[in-house]
Amino acid sequence: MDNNQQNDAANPENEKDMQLEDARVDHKGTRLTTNQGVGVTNTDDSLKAGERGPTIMEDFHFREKMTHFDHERIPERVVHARGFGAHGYFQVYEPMAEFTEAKFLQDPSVKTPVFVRFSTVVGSRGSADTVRDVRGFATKFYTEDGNYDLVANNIPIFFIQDAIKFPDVVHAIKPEPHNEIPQASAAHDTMWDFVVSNTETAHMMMWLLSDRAIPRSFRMMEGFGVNTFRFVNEQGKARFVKFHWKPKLGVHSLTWDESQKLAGKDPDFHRKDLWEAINMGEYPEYELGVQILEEEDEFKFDFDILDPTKFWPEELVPVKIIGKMTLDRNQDNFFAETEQAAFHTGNVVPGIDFSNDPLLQGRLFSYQDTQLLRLGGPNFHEIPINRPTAPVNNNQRDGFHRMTIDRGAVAYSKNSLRKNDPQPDPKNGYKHYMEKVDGQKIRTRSESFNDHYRQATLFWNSMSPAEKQHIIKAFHFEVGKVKDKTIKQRVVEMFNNVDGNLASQIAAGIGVDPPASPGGTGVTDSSPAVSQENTIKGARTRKLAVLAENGFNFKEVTEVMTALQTAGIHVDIVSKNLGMLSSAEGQQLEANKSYATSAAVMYDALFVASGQQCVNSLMMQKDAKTFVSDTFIHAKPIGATNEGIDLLTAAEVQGVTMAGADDQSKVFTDLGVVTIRNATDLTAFTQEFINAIGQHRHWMRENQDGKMSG
Ligand code: HDE
Repeated sequence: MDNNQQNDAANPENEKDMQLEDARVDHKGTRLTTNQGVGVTNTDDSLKAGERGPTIMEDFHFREKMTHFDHERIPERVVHARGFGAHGYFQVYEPMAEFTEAKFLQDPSVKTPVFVRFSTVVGSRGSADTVRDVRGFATKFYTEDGNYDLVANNIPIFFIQDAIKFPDVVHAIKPEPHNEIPQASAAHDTMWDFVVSNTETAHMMMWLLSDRAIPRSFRMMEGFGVNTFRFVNEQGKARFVKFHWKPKLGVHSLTWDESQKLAGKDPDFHRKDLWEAINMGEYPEYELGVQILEEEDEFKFDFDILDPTKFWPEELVPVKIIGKMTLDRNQDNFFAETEQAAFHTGNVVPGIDFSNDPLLQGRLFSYQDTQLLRLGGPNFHEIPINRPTAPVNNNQRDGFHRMTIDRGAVAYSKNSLRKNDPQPDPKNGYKHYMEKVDGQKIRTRSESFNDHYRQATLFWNSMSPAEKQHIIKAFHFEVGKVKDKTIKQRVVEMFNNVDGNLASQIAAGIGVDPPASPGGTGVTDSSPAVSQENTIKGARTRKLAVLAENGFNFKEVTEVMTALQTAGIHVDIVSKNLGMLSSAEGQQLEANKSYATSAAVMYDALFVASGQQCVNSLMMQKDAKTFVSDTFIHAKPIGATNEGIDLLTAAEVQGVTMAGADDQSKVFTDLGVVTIRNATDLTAFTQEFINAIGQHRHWMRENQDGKMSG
């Protein structure tokens, strides 16, 4: 499907769609005008005094066009500058009245419109999608009770415990100010200086260096509200709550080598993936989960439930799945929608309330404040993407870019001239939960926030062997780039507090001493739910490249392709050149990708076409062999039939030695390499290959050759 295609939004389905429809203009069949609606005769030549003379000041069209262009940019977000959005809807599974009065969480037949913006945190707006970073996952629900924003990340905890340190951590992780290096990376001295100087970061750094920070797709990320919130029901009873988004496709990641290569070959990898999936009708779905905690259980845990550097292990507090979000429409205009979307943790509706989490308290100030500058004044709630579907009535007036024409003379409360309209609504208006608060003003941190390491150990214990290897290699990359040796040594000592073995392995790769004695927290528990090893897998929506050349075996290739496509796998045919390929029997297939326009890192799996002439050509191409060996190195499934197997052998793919034997007439699978020779029926082969694709990665290969990317 055409990459530039946009969904036809001509049939608005709900109030938000209708509102957006009012703002849409497609300019089809129109005449060119100025912003004053005056017709323009020529927009290619400025008005000049003589054909070769100077431009004349009175050329109002030139001046308007140029001035608008000069002012086209707004400040990018301080953090989360690079993002990508999509529209959709949310439906609750069953009424949640027992826990919350939030209207959008009551009626399973109601589809609440949503807009979601995914983002990276550190890089600037033009940086690459696949860098190692936290991902933002911000959702705006346009509910009948007003807008609710769930401003989440794909990691359930945060770097710091108090919002007052946010400017510090952001200054440390952003490019260093003297030379603006490095872009979109934590791998530099100031960040690691911050880490070792602020040990509350230990747990978050473990997540940041894990596979979570290099997601395969926005469609395959969890979302976490991070902070502790409250649900409040109609009777006024409150409970603590943590929010989760669980992707129906499971949680999956790239390898670090893929991320780095993609940053060059396809910097838009994630946004393209989302855009294309929605255009193809493969609508991403995420279930909303809540962990609910009774107020009387607040102190039941060995961590403080208000400490945002801690998560509530699902094994201790189960996640109750309460509804599902489906993203089914791409934006029409990136700037108008994604760039101008203004999220705010303070945008809540009756039934959802805050906790005293000191990070959340600071966020409640920051989001509104930052929009005032970024969107140029206090009226950004009137921009179509931000406008609630619930009616807005108050006595706020004026300010830059006011769109509403407020009628009448009265703009104050209380008033008698308009019978005090708009009226406060004591019954159904937002009531803040009446938490009892009594304390001294004190600028200090609660002692219950003092443990910086136990959950970092819990996370480490929960990782599979492959995930652990990836974390160690990430330390080698990140801390390896730090120039100051003292900081590097301190990293080893700091993470020795998490786990002695981890610290020794970090030290081994970064040129400093191992810890004097092995440390650790003594925590032996694990939380299986945080390991990606235990996530949902499957072949649906995975992307596969078929390497083919002229002379391919039409019957085999089309049979395999059809079976894979039926299983929901997306197939590209990759060849040396774009264009038509002829099979040995003369049938045609189009190579829609070439080595110049694609690479193995853009795919989840590979199939090598059979046919003697085809494979002979592939064997002569270094690019074809690189395609195979990269796919192998990145632990992804590879399939080949008959002569196709010879390319695997030529590319030194391990595990195919046996498969190469001439007498093979059964499917042979080893380490996710699926092959068959001398077969008349490929049914068993395609089934086995689809299974291997559904498994995604075959990490055992890492252990086999020890040369895998991490
Ligand atoms: Fe944010 N954060 N943040 N943050 N955050 C912003 O608001 C801030 C935090 C998150 O797609 C800013 O509109 C403070 C946690 C997302 O537009 C800013 C603290 C989580 C987005 C801001 C945090 C987030 C932002 C910058 C306390 C996960 C992008 C631009 C330490 C739950 C939203 C803007 C979008 C954006 C402040 C910590 C998520 C500066 C003070 C924890 C997804 O206001």
